[in-house]
Amino acid sequence: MKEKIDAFLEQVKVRNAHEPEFMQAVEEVAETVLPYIAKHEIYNGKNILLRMVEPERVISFRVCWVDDDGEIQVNRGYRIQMNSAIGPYKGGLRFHPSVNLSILKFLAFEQVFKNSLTTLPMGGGKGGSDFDPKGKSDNEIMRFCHAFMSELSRHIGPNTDVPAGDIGVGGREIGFLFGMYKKLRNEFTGVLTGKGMSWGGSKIRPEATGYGTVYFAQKMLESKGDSLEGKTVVISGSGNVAQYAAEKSIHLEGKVVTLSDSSGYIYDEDGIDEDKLKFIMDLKNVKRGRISEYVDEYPNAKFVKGETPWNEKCDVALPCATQNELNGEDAKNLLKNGCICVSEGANMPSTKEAISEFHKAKILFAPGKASNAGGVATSGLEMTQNSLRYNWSREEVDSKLKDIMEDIHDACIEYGKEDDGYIDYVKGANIAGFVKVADAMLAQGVV
Ligand code: NDP
Ligand code: 2IT
Repeated sequence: MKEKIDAFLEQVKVRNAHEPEFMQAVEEVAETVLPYIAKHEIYNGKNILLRMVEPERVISFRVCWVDDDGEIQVNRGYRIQMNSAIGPYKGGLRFHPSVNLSILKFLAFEQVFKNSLTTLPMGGGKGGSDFDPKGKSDNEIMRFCHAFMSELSRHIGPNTDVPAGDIGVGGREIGFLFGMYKKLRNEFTGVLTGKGMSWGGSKIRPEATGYGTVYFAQKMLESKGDSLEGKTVVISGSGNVAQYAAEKSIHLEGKVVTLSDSSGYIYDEDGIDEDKLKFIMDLKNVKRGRISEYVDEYPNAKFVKGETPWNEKCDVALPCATQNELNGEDAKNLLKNGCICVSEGANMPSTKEAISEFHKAKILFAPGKASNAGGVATSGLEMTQNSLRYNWSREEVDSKLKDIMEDIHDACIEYGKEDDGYIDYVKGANIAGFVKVADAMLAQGVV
């Protein structure tokens, strides 16, 4: 089998040699899915995975806009339409200076499996720009979003491709993007998710990724007769996903001791409670400040510059910032300090070496495509509500979100249970996600 996997990866590498993040995501899937394909005749000889690693369409475009000083700026915009076998392309937009084809292709590839796991009819896509929102005025953000949508609008639609937020794209940006789409198409449709509550958004969508990540952690702990109550929780990031992962951890009586951004992390020995979290949400979402400012308000806490929080003692770790933020050494430190559960809120935050450490130690480890699927699942619920021209209550959406996270957990067990009873959630998520998409592709023929 190893030779088959190596040969497959060599073949993919020829076309994607300079895309390390994309290759990393493909490798993880190939290692778990190719052995499954080999054992199941219907998938044999169809080059299914080879078809799945090739995006159906890659769109790259120029985005010109004028900054507050009257200077003309040029950025690059993208949309990767990865797979539409089970529904319209669906996935977020990322605005960050690091954005390139490799990063967006890895995210789009992961999204195909994640969306399949949600049980909802959504294909996979991802997009974004190398635009850096940091330090930009609201007017600059608006002009950029409008310029970006003036091209993207040609390629998307409520039955074609439905973008949403990701790093650097939140409620403010979705508003500007929606406004321009509506003007250009003269249509009020559910073309984006993560919309405001008064113009077609779904309750719980802002909370969904973080909440879902914690619901998944809770499910994993429950499978061991345990729970989050009284557990020390270490979280990275301080954006949308991290904030609501912290909120739900607090609701479930965990003690959250860290949050971070790209400058470093804060450690609060007394625990970040609801009041302190409210301060952080205002600091990050309204004042658009830095996490280091937390210690000005709460001097008992410390700010550790330039470091990630994985050296702090915890029971549960929730990486919620970005890809490859937790490496093999970090994993060893977490294990040494007694961590028993890792639920990824970010996409691919753990490196291959880190995952291998977690598996060797046989702790509970959930890959982002399973544990952070609550965000896109609730986007799917937003699409449903838009089609129905109806809004569900907070309780209704939250209960559907919980059910979906539970179904994903069950699917991981179905396909990921090892002979000794250990659940390999990576294998489980990859195979469960694959089967649904592969069956649809087989039914639709070579297209
Ligand atoms: P936000 O932009 O709201 O927050 C991102 C956070 O991560 C910030 O604290 C940011 O710090 C930090 N961060 C970003 N890039 C880096 C980096 N290179 N190094 C260190 N820290 C970094 O994004 P989200 O919270 O929405 O997204 C976080 C993760 O969750 C991403 O991996 C995203 O793909 C994933 N995700 C998001 C979903 C959603 O619904 N929003 C759904 C599923 C997954 P700083 O401000 O310093 O940049
Ligand atoms: O990575 C992700 O799942 C997201 N950024 C959310 C995508 C969506 O369409 O809600």
